[in-house]
Amino acid sequence: MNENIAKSVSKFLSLVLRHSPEKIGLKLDENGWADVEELIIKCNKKGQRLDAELLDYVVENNDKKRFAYNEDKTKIRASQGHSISVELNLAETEPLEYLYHGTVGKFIENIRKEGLKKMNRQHVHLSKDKETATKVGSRRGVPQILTVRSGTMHRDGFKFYLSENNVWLTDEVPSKYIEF
Ligand code: HQG
Repeated sequence: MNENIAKSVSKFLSLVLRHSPEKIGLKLDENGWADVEELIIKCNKKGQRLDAELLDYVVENNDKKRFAYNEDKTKIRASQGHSISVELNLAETEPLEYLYHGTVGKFIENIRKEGLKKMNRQHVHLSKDKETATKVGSRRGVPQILTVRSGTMHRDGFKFYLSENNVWLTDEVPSKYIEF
């Protein structure tokens, strides 16, 4: 499989399954699922070549396992990262004592003031280790890694969720729980 093709499919799927399904006339259900056959037909109509084999390859081999099928493989959804409102029905999970967030310098002052916010997404995304957080921060420039006292937050009543692809999600992180 050509990795460049797989990557461009992953980007296209992120766009339609997390942010803008209407761009290809697709409807997601309230839990974020798209019908696989409909997705394939509508991607091709919009010039994104896709068939069942290529979709299988992307779901299986995607570096972050961004997409998942339902049990009978008739539906597919993004496991996290949505900007549109979807109910993923993730189970609340006790977090590790510390989680990490990769960001960049220009946001730090604001994060000090108001904590980590969801911004355009449905959750604040946190990583289990500094290495992963460094990759996340590097998307925007020189990464700055923040340490989140997630264990303390949890004991204080904040809820945490673990996405199917192992990204930690929460609604907000007030500044007092962040080590800068
Ligand atoms: C920042 C990727 C100012 C935050 C990644 C981040 C992740 C604030 C940006 C997933 C702020 C939002 C999510 C505040 C947060 N003031 N800036 N109060 N609170 N920010 O993309 O965590 O490859 O929505 O630090 O790997 O960067 O797409 O969040 O820089 O898992 O699968 O506002 O997206 O996954 O950016 O990334 P994002 P993120 P994929």
